[in-house]
Amino acid sequence: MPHVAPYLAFASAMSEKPRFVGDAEKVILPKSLPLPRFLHITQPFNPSQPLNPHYMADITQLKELAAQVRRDIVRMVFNCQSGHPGGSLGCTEFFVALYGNVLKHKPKPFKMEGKGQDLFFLSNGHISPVWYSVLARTGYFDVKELNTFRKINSRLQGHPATHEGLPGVRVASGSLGQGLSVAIGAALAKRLDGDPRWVFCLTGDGELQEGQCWEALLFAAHHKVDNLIVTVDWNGQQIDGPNDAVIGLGNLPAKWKAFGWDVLLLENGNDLEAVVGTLRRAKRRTGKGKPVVILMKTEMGYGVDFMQGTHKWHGKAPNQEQFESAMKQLAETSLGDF
Ligand SMILES: Cc1ncc(C[n+]2csc(CCOP(=O)(O)OP(=O)(O)O)c2C)c(N)n1
Ligand SMILES: [Mg+2]
Repeated sequence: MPHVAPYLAFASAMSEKPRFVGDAEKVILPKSLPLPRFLHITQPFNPSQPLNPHYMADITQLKELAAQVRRDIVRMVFNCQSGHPGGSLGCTEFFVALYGNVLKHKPKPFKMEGKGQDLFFLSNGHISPVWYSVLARTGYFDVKELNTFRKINSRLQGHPATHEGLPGVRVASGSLGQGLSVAIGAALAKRLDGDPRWVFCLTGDGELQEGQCWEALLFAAHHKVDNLIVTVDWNGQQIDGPNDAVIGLGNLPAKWKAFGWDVLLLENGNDLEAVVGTLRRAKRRTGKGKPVVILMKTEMGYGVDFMQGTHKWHGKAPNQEQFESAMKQLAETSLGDF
């Protein structure tokens, strides 16, 4: 009765304690990866210029970009006294690695269909500050526009939307649970078009409490959507508290595996080199009949001591004193503030 096997695996995954078991264990990555060879290539990085699709910034430049993005996030949220700094700071390395090194993309002119390019969909749309900062600093629009974040008539709405026509945004997100389905659709469209590029998607861990996510997981595995790389921001936190206090996710690697996905575990999603290495490793694992997921452990609020490791800065703006304290911790960079 082979059809019963997935259910048995799922049932056993649900009953297991949250530890890493089964095949997921085999793909656990070392805490720090050796520096990939391509990262030693040193090229000038000019964030105001559109990236050459084959361009790869070196790790020093990516680190500087990450430092500037953190400053941008805190300043954007402080400026309008609203927004989501916690998840944004925690996912900074992911966005910098993706847009600065992994994606083949063409910021200008931005083409909605992105034929011949890699596509990215942000499912946990509330962490828009990090995405907007990275989009601006990799050439999608002027960094000065970050000043308009969450202002009336701005293209930089609190949750990304296509209505305002912001380059880089291909679908509205923020109503949690939908982005995975959109990314799967885009990946299938690429397959139908004979386009060999990849589709990437980021989702929150709390977001996985949405039932639609699990329907999407089943669908992607069933249809062998193997040009898709999903990353989960596994920060263990959500709007009201730790995941475990709201609805525990249990053994996440075993669950994804039971749903038919190839599972990679990234132990430190705030280690830039590890994020780059894992995304590249994930690309090498595509095309084998399974969708790929990176379960990426991050620390919410990473980089600002009083925001770090707690849900309390999920969606809260710093006051003047907190802003100054954060800015002292986030050193200025040669890229300059917006
Ligand atoms: C469908 C839906 N329900 C509820 C919300 C409200 N909401 C916004 S963020 C959030 C928590 C999401 O947790 P997680 O995905 O872990 O994001 P993190 O707090 O780690 O940034 C919730 C419940 C929403 N945006 N969409
Ligand atoms: Mg979370």
